[in-house]
Amino acid sequence: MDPKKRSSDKASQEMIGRMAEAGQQNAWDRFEQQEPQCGFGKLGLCCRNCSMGPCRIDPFEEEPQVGICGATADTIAARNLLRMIASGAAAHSDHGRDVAHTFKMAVESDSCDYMIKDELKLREVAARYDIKIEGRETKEIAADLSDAVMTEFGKQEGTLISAAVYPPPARQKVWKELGVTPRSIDREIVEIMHRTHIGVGSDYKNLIKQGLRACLADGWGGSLIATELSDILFGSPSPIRFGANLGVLDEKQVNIVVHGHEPTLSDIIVAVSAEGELVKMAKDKGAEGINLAGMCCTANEILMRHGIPVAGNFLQQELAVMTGVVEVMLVDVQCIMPALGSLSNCFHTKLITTSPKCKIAGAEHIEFHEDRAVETARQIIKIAIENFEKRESKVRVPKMMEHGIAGFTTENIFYHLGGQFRASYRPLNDNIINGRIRGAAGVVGCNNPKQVHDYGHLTMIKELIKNNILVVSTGCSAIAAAKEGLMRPEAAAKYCGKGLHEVCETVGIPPVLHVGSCVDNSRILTILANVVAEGGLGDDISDLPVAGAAPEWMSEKAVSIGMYFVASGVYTVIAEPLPILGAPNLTRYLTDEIEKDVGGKWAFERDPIKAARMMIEHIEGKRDALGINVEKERKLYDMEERRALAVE
Ligand code: NFS
Ligand code: SF4
Repeated sequence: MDPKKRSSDKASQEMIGRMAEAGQQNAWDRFEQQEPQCGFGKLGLCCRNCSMGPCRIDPFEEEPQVGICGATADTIAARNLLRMIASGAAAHSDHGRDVAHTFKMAVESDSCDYMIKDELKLREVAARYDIKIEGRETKEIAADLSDAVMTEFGKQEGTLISAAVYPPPARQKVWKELGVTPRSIDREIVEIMHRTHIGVGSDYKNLIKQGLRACLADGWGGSLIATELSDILFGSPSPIRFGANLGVLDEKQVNIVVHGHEPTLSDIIVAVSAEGELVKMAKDKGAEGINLAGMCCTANEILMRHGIPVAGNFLQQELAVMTGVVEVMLVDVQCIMPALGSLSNCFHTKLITTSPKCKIAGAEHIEFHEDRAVETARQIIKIAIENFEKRESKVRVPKMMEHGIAGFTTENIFYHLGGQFRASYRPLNDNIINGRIRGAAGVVGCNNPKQVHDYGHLTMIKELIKNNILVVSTGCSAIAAAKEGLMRPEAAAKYCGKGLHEVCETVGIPPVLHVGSCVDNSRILTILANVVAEGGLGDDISDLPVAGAAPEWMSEKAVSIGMYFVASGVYTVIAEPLPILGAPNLTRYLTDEIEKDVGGKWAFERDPIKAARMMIEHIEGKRDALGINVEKERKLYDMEERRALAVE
């Protein structure tokens, strides 16, 4: 077991080594134990949607096989993929719903621990929902917005408001013609479950249509609502410096790691952990203070808004516990490995679950309710402080961390690229048109022990910025980039091609822009909509010289995200293929023919350099199509002509 083969991150390598020495297992070990993984599952050819089955299709049979009900490989793989989308879209959208509930509570009650922090954004968003702004109190506007947004989840008629006001008109036309305009958030997910029940749809293309509609309800609906309301409620991010990697854990302080996805509790923890009384309590126990750090997307939420350091991304959650200095690991929902339960029991670390949706064997459950947020936060911090004394003397924190700048949003990119007094997307569009920036790429998503941890993200991002492609990043990919120093403005000089370097230096931005958590991929959608609206680069997202990638994806949320980018017209490259390769027609459709329907398509490539080159080629192709790649003709003068010029 060579740690370098598992992770390209030095801090992680050190901790992987320590885990091996201590005989502790982690995700990489368990991955090895799972090998060889089931080929039918990988290819998407196993169905257990009814109890006549499970059925599986042998891809090597000459005569194509079918399940007991007659379902073909294409049907089975399409249904399985749809159910992945349903789960991913549900995770994002249910997160959005929870933020919407907190927002409603903040609006309705005067004694609530939450309040509206960004009134300007409230007004902007309310205006999109056609809510009257002028002459009205903040609370009145917010109450109307709360009602409007809540209705979006379960409405029975019409289509999603956000999908009709945020995307470019040309994009909405594409969806309308294909019949995939999302109607309501929950409905599209329910309809996936219906359509994939035995004996409903078997036409793979018609099944995929519902997948497109559900993921659009995620990206332009549930996720977008989560982002917009979080900005209103917790404050819109602005550029902020932060530290990243396991080295942010401090041996001398009480360490609390917040892990999962939702900002609701963690945002309050940030404020409460600074309370004088609690800090004094920590000092009385011999600690120097209380140190808060994040993990996965909860980290991204609070680092974007408060600059709270991030201890690591998905594959580092077990490594953080292994340091022995985590007093409490506080988790909410999503991407929390069940393995943390038994692992934390080997240490003094208390694993605390807080959501009724997520209880874990081996964890203590302290249920979080928005109406007692501050009280719960204090209770949890006190548990951490008490636990400090129980820490073993032998601790192992790798001394590695990097700094970076996060906090970019659709709204504030205006200011950075346009200058304080010229807030517009014009300079970005102009720099793309004049070729200084060739285009933009969204590099997002998870870690996966099938790839060397972080290597895919970093190799791809470096190749893109070297070729003058501006990168925006979210989720665990953004954390990988930060740990490598790619979110420092100085990274531009070190890694970028000349054009991108010039732009970054002039504007003072890093070449990789952290735009938040995975629900904040909706920010990438709205950035693209703004670039289209600014003009000069076509009239639809599918015209833009842009591409998307998830080089180490693993979660079902990533499938929904990838699919809504494809459905929005973006070429999207992922490393591990979707589990559809056993279904030849479906594979051909999603990686090729679907482009005619929606303007975007999927590609699978494990080598991050090759994948980056595919994205660059696509971007250059779009530039050609826009006619912005014409090299200025250079005329070579002969002696005669030069003399003639000199005379003039
Ligand atoms: Ni996105 Fe963020 Fe990370 Fe993947 Fe999980 S934390 S929601 S799913 S693993 S990027
Ligand atoms: Fe088999 Fe069809 Fe039942 Fe799936 S739905 S398990 S393919 S019989």
